[in-house]
Parts: sequence; structure tokens; C-alpha cells
Amino acid sequence: MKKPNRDFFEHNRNSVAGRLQGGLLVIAGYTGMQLTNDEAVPFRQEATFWWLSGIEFADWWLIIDAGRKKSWLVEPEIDDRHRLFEESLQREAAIERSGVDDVLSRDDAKTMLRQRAKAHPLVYTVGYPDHHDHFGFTLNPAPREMKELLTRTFKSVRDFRLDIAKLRAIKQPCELEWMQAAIDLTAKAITDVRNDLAKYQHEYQIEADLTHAFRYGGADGHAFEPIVSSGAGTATVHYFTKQRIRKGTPLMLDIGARVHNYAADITRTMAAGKPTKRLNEIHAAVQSVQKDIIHLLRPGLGVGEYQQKVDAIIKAKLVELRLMNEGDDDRYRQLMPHAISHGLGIDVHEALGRPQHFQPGMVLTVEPGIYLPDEKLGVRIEDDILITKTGHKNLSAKLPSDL
Ligand SMILES: [Mn+2]
Repeated sequence: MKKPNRDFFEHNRNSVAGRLQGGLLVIAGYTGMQLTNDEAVPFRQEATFWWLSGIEFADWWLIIDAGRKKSWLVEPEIDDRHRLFEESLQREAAIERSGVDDVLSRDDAKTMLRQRAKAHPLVYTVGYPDHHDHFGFTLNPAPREMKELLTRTFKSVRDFRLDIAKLRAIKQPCELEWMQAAIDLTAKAITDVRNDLAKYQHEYQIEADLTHAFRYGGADGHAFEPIVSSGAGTATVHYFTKQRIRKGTPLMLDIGARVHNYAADITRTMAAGKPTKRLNEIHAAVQSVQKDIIHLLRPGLGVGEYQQKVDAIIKAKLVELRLMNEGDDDRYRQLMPHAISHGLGIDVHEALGRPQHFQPGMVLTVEPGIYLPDEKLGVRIEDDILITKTGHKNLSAKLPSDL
């Protein structure tokens, strides 16, 4: 398996340039964030910046000039004392990694942009995600600061996020290879835990073995904060507290390795000890609706139509289980409160570019669940599905979804 290299990043820049119609794109990589005192938050590069440059260091910029068919990286200003402490990237290594034409200083880049703005009033950048204000998070300031700089320099600044999301949504063969490697490693880690389930007394012991399996297997690590929940914790969609595992309760693993920056995202629910009759019943229900939902996926299927069919399938099952009455949508949203699917790629929740229809090359999760807090019981099953030319391929199919 080859690694992401300059050919890959160059190919991606050319794809973007093809949509820029001779325009100029300027984007900022993320800046480093402080955790406390002199400790940094572990750095992870903004996904689009990485996809176009391969640069995994903070405070770099990228300029793509589609008209002149050139691209540049802009290096951060790092003083000598800082360089002694923190690993940084030299300009030659940055060119080698990314394949850009040259590396500019901040001052040279600003001068170039001012020159450009005299003749061309329009520039493209990638600002913040659409729904950033929904979660109350504080975002990395770099994209905003870049937008402010461009707004001071150019008459018109346009966001190119959606265009790039559409490109990133259709996975290239090498990207699928990296995703498959992440999925295979994740599936193996889940299998190993399942095969030796009796040895775990605490959820954190399972997490420790998963972390070991990912890092030892060559992955970057976890693609997201792993969910290892047992007992009542399974009834909460995102549950992180590490408690003691009680026999006869459900155990949920919602985990994914990250390989060459591409994520897997798989959920399996099993039983610690002998499963109760109720767990068997709910698990069988989720397993059967998940199979039916995956079966729907094919290119050309409308995203709206998919959602309607998904709701109908799950609601029918919940009515059959006597967990809700027909038409009780509030109850439905309690029992199954999260999205059924999301895109997957560099970002664990990767934007698919708001498509009307599914297209070959898209990868998405299918993850129905039923959550019963009153019964201290939750079941979710999640697989990673590629839309193919003729239908779909379940990339995590090798991992059984049985209890
Ligand atoms: Mn997921």
C-alpha cells in the first residue's frame, strides 16, 4: 500500500484548480491551540488543508493559482528559540512532501496577494463549516483570520467549501485503500476483544487493548474518541465514562482506527456474559433494520428518498416491538435520536457536499440504534458502505454483526 505522497496532493490541487475557473484559492492550515501553560492541544491538521498539501504542521498557508497553474505554501514565522523546542517543517521538506512550486515567507505572500488584488478583485477561501454555531464549540481561529486578511486585501471573498466537499466526497482508489486498511484494523481489534471478552473487568481495559491494536498495527491512532460503554451507558449515544463491566449487560464498541489520515467508524454491540432475552430481541431488531437499510443504497438513490425509507423501516420495527405507536414521531426521535448515516473520510463526519443523490465513490456509515434508558439498554450497529457503480459494497462486512 503506497502512502499519501506529492502526486496525490498535486492531483487534488489540480482537481480544485479545475473548478476555480482561473481563480485564486488561499487557505490557512490550523494554528496550534493551548491546552494549559506551555502544553499544546494535540495538533491535527484541518482536513481540506491536509488533502491539498499533506502538511501536518501548524500555521502554514496554501495558495493555488488556477490561472497560472501554480501553487505555493507559505511558512509560518517561527523564532529560533521556538524551533529548539518544537519540531518544525523546513521549506525543502515542505516542497518534497506537497509538490508545490515554492515556499514563500508570510511577507512575500502578502505582497503577492496585494499585487494580485489590483488586477483580480475576487479570491476564494474555505471558511468555517455550515453548522459550527450549533455546538457551542470554539473553533480554530486560523480560517477566520485568513478570511479577515483576504477581506482587507480583495474586493470580493467567496467560500469554496462546498465545491471542495463535492470533490472530497468521491473517493479515489488510493483513498479507498487507506480507508479499507483502517476498517480492517478496526474489525480485527473488535474481533480480538470479542474473542476474549471474559477477561475484561473495566471498560478502560478494552479501550487500552484497542489503542494498542491500532498503534501497534501502524495506524495513526483512534480516528475519534472511542466509545466503549456497557450497561446503562449503552443507552446514551456518546458515552465515555469508563465503568466496571457487569455480566449480563450489553457492551457497545463504537470505534475507528485512523490510517494515513483516513478514518474507520464501526459499531458493534455484544453481551458481557450471557445476553438477556430482551437484549437478544432488541439486537435482532437493529440487525435486521440495518441490513434492510444497507440494501437500499445504490447510485442515483435520492438522499431524501433514502431518509424517508429509513424512517419507515425503523418505525415499522419499533411498532412491531411495541416500543411506539404508529405516527408518534416524538417517541421515534427518543428511541433513535441520531442521524442514520454520515459521510466518512479524513473527517469522521465528512461532508458529502449536500448531494441530491448518492454517487459512486461516496462512503457513508449506516448506523441504526435503539436506545432504552429506562431498561438500561442500548443497541447500535454501524458499518461503512461504499456506493459503487451498480449498488454498494459493505467495507466492514467481514466483521459479523451478531450479538
Ligand atoms: Mn458513526
